[in-house]
Amino acid sequence: MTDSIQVAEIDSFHLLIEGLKLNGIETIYALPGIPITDLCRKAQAAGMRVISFRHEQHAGNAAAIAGFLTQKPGVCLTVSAPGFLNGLTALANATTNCFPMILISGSSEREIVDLQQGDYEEMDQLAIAKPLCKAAYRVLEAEDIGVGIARAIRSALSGRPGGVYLDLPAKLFTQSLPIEEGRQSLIKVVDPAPRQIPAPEAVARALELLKGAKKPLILLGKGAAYARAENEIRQLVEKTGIPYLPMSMAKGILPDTHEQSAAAARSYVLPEADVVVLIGARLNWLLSHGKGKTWGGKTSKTWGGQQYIQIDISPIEADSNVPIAAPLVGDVGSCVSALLAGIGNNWAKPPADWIGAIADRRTKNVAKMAETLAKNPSPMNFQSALAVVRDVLRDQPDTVLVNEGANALDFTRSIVDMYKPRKRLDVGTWGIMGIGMGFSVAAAVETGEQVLSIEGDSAFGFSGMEVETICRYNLPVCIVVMNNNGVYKGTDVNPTGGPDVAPTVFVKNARYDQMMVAFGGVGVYATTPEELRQGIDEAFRSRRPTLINAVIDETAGTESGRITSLNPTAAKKTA
Ligand code: FYN
Ligand code: ADP
Ligand code: MG
Repeated sequence: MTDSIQVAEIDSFHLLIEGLKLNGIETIYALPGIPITDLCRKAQAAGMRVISFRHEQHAGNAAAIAGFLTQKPGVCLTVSAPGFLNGLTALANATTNCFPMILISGSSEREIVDLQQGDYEEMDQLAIAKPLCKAAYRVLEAEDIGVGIARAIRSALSGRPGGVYLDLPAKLFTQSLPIEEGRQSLIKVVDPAPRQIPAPEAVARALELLKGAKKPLILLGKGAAYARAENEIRQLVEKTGIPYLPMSMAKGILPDTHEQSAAAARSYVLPEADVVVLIGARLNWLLSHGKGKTWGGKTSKTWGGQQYIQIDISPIEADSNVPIAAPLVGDVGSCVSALLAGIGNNWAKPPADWIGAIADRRTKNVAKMAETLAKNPSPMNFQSALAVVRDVLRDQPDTVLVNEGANALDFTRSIVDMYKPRKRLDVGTWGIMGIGMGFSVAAAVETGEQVLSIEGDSAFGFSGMEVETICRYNLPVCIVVMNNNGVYKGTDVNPTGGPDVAPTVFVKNARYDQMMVAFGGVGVYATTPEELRQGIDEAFRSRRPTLINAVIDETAGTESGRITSLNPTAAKKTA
């Protein structure tokens, strides 16, 4: 370029920013550093919201749950090698959970990486990401940025959603294009998640099977929540009169207080049902692979032998564990609508003895639960603390509940009713710890709603430093740390009598509330349900970042919560 013929140029930073914005992506979850610091700055200068974290894993978790909440891929931006690896856990978790996200990482120069000449943060990131995500792409030329973004968006959103990796070597950021040419190279993706209509014969097969059922059950998974098909699902449930069971993150698709919910009769309905309609739920470990024993250790009745109708957008999900008699491949909304059309208005409701037996079980379990929740032990236990949380959600059902831990997770899931879809965000398919603060940040940023995070004291530790992030962006997040002094519980001892505490035990009576105070937020120390309720009410009123250290009886937890059966030695101890 000479002084006399000035051609306006657009650099790679701005091509990337404009390419994302063109596709409706307005927020980036990031951790700045070489070579993407300027990308963060320029994105903010261009009007994007750049939420910057203290560790990439939490930025990645934020992007992943943003994807689940919005049906747009959440974007996480990291530096090369170590930063990329820190983000990778979140990318893999997103893929496992079918959350759409794009991890964009800067990387070192190809020539040096490929000859292993020892570049700054040298790593073949593309090769490492590939097996852990749905798709991985690298962009080497500025003119390909538009295509790279388009391919990443389509890969993340279409079919079964998942994580996508986009590799951007540092050299890319030194390039630019004439402004018109650059802008024309960008792509606005048309219909990135096309509806998938099920085949009429597949619908007929499913209806035929359902018609003959004596003990039908609908099982809702987080794929149904993601699909935003709550209206169709409610019609299906209410028109057919079939009882339904929500998986953890499907709670609230219909209110948990709905009379057809069989959640409180879970271990009864699963083995007893004869035809199960799976809607966006996989028959993985969380459902005993469709054949295992029921959970909770109380009954060991094996199930299996059920016939399944499985609604799923992935054509290869059916038969992954047990035979599926009637697979229905398509998006949840289209599939449920097709069933509804075939059902008409004269569908025979399920036999009264099935409905009655479920109601009996439910009544018994609800009464038992009410009895436990009414107790007011000192110190608090999980139940007495969570009775408070249950009331809060009932009073303010728009609250987004983030939940992780072992006991803190399992008790919350069964005690705290959800009333609206996509309000419960938790450890998902992997049972991963560390999603807490990343999910909380994104839930607040994406929804604008009050967030309430119920955290085990161990679980909180994985992402606890992000309370600074929560304070920095002044987000309406109220964290309750269920502090029982350890992993599962705080009472283990070192059998040798040596000076080290047991591996599951933390500092006794730690003051997690003071972590929040350190960054200008509100800390609350709660030893009673009343203090807990006051702390939450004040947090919701002020919408200030708040951390409530809820002192829980250190003997209260069980090993591995309700999945003790997966922990070989603990299972043996209780057998
Ligand atoms: C449920 N229940 C209720 C209610 N809701 N009773 C009364 N009232 C209400 N509202 C009963 C339900 O019938 C069960 O009793 C029990 O409470 C537990 O319900 P839940 O939690 O739905 O069922 P369960 O058996 O625990 O579910 C299995 C599971 C679940 C695998 C899907 O445990 C799960 O999602 N686990 C994830 C664990 C995890 O990822 N942990 C992180 C790693 S922790 P019964 O019917 O009597 O059985 C590392 O250690
Ligand atoms: P849960 O843990 O709640 O049972 P899973 O994550 O195991 O849920 O299953 C979700 C399922 O939903 C996946 O098999 C996925 O392919 C499917 N899915 C995701 N989005 C859609 C959609 N829009 N339509 C249909 N199925 C979907
Ligand atoms: Mg604990």
